[in-house]
Amino acid sequence: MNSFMVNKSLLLVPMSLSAFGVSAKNKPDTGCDKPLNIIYIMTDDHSFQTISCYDGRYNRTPNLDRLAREGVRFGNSFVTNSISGPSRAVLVTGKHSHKNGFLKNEGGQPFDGSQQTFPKLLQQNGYQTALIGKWHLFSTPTGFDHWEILPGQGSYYNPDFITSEGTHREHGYVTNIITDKGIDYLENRDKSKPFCLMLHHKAVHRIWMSDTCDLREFEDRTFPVPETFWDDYAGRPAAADQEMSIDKDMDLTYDLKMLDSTILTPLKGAYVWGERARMTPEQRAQWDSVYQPLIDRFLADSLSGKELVEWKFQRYMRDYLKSVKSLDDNIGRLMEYLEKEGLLENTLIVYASDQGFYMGEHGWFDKRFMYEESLRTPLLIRLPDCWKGVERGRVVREMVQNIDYAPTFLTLAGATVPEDIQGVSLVPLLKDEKPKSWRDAIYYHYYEFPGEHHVRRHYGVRTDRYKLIHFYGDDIDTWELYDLKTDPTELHNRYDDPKLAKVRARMHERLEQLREQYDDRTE
Ligand code: SGN
Ligand code: CA
Repeated sequence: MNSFMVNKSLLLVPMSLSAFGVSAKNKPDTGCDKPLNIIYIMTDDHSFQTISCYDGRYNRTPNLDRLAREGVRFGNSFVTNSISGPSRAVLVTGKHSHKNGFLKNEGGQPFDGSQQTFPKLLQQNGYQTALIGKWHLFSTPTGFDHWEILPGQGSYYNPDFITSEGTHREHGYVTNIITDKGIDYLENRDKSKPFCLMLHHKAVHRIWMSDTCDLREFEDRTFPVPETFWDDYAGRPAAADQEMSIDKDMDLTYDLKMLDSTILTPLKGAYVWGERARMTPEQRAQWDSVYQPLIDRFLADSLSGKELVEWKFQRYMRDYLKSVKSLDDNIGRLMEYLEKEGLLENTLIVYASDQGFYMGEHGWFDKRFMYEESLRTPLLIRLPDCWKGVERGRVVREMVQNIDYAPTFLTLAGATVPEDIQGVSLVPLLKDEKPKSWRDAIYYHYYEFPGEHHVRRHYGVRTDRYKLIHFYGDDIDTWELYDLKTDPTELHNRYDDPKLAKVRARMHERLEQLREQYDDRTE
């Protein structure tokens, strides 16, 4: 490149940015002339174990894998509080739960929408912002030029949507509808401004219902149970006392759809009058054509004991993976649209879940615990084509958390990151700058107890190698310490092991430092 070309491109950057009303002063140098658009796709309860670029054991997700191949996969991505509403509040504020005020799904306050959020700051910096899908914060969304949300958890079939005008019902399967709405929004947006679109899926939330076209997928597959499936929870009282076990808490009718008058389960009504009642006769007929033979077989086999538990695991995996397939297909459909419209050039595409999920590890479904499967969340970031000079398909090993998304988006938009945001921009990691002073520990705090699934309140610290957790509350006050190198599946609580006395002291110290740094005095 000759000097004339360099000068010309330097001149062009600020001009084209200001034409969009976007401040250029803080914008990182990525080689992109135009302001970057942002598409943030968040799914619900999507485990990294069921994304093939993270874990190839169960299924293939070619479209998600493409995002990783054409961008960056975060191999150590964590949440701060493993549950939906809190995770979404952390996402928009860039602050831990005790700072944004939204501590738990149930029994807390609605999200205070008058506070600072990154969509509002993007708006102030010339962006148009949109939110489509699950919101789950119990207050009207603020900071969005366009929003259309599911009430609460939303429904898989013929879902309702809330807009500023009221509630209306759509016909079809929720993952397709949310994707359609996202594409519609992009078609009709104001093309003179950059955009930030947040597409929040309902899938793969309980009760894992697939699209009619995917009902027969995975039915011929049998999955190995995870090595911790028959965990006895020795030395871990909080883990022993939860209500999220496939064996004792997964409901045969509600969760696994075994609907028959002879099968009596506590949650049968929830299935009959909930999701199933929403289906049209045609949709229900398609479901019955697949599930009725499964029910007949189940009744004929009269399974019990371990056999029954393993059968439940297989049904759970199949239902869950069917709804993952639809997600992946819909990401593919969105990518096709973006490609056709030339939007891959200057759009950053993020894929994350609101938290991780147990695929039978420790015998569980659900999340909430600070153990690895639910502390982690998938995070894939496809870089815009205009972003030059970085290797694509990299795996980033630094520990990142969902407090980091807001400052990342603000940085990419050229906006100032307010000092009270607790996360750190991921841009240096996206640029492969290998920052020397990246965080060496993450902080976690879960609050929803008493509550569904009966997981005790706890907070803790995780470093590259160790994890210290404090379970607390009226009837519990226990500590757990894990060496993740020698015990990656966290079966051995070493808190009282004299061999780890020094580690334990160091981890306590680090925990106190983090509680001070993030100003968390809640317990
Ligand atoms: C619902 C589910 C729970 C789940 C919570 C929180 N029960 O209450 O199994 O843990 O949501 O999930 S259900 O009977 O309604 O399916 S979260 O992802 O929204 O946090
Ligand atoms: Ca969730």
